[in-house]
Amino acid sequence: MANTDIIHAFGLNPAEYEMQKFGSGHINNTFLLSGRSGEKYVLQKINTYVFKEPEVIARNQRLAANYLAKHHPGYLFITPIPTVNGEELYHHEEEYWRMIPFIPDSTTVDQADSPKQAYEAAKQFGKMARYFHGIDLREFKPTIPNFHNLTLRYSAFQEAIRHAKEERKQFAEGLIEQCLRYSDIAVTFETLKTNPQFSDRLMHHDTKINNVLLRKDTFEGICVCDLDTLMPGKIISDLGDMVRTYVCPVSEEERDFSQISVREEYFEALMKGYLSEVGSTLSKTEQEHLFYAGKFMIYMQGIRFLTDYLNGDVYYPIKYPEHNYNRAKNQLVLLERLIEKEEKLQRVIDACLQ
Ligand code: GN1
Ligand code: MG
Repeated sequence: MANTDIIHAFGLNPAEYEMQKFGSGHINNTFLLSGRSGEKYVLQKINTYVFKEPEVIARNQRLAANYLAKHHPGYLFITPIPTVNGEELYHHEEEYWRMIPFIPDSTTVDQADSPKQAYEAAKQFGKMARYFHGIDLREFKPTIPNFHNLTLRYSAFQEAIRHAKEERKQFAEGLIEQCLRYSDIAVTFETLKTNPQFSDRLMHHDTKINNVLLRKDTFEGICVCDLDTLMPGKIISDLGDMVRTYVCPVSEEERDFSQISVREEYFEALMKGYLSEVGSTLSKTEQEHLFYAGKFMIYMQGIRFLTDYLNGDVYYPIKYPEHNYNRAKNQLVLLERLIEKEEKLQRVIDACLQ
């Protein structure tokens, strides 16, 4: 579809805007529209292989926005700019596009560069979780069914082992075994899933630091963005993905695994930021699984990457043949580094809960 048609659909004159690729996500295609007089918008093409029902995304966001407007007016919650026909999504020739405002003087970082950034970002996710605490979840639907269902991710991994090409299976043998040795993480999830003390909340499910807008000058948190996976889920998803992505000095892309470590001061900063907001709403069972959150998300991401490697790279775009294998290995190293520090990090959590 011509870009001009899309821009038109949202009521803008394409001649007045420049469109550039924007952001670093794996899933959607994101563009920045910059106008001559300085106004900016973010335009996204939704990946319908991943999001089979884009309308569910729009609906969840609408329900959430309505709730916030009523209970927490003033909270900055980014909602899509409708098309000239009043739709949240522009649906045309099998493609779905949406436009969101670009928040002036905001920036994002791909990697946490200081504990303060980790604190600020975690506080934003914590604030949103606190504001949504108590919302009626019955009308919300999953935008990706079973997205963080570790039980199913684990079966998909086992299935992938069974069907993988022999060559890939052999190459990954050691890593597969290592993943299987950590299966207790999946077993714990199994027991938590149905525990009434571990109920669903409205969660973001992608709490990477670049999904928080920060003030360009001070790096203070403004609000969260990328709300595609806003749906019912567990606290361990949001907290765990922050641990996964903020504590390590390098990202999941790093192939020099000796650089992978757990920075305790970042762990502490993110726990403080998150728990200062959401801590008072946690059940006893949730409190007892705050360290588990990091293990849960790192392990799940590791097996998702490895599953994709075994399946022939059908989900995550790759730049070289062993890319997903290396991403998985990176996550397993991170998991080890985290578990080595469990006692110490648990004390940090206990102090935050005081
Ligand atoms: C995907 O597109 P991006 O980078 O925001 C994935 C997350 C993974 C992440 C790993 C819908 O997110 O679950 O944690 O890659 N999103 C989806 O980098 O699968
Ligand atoms: Mg994203």
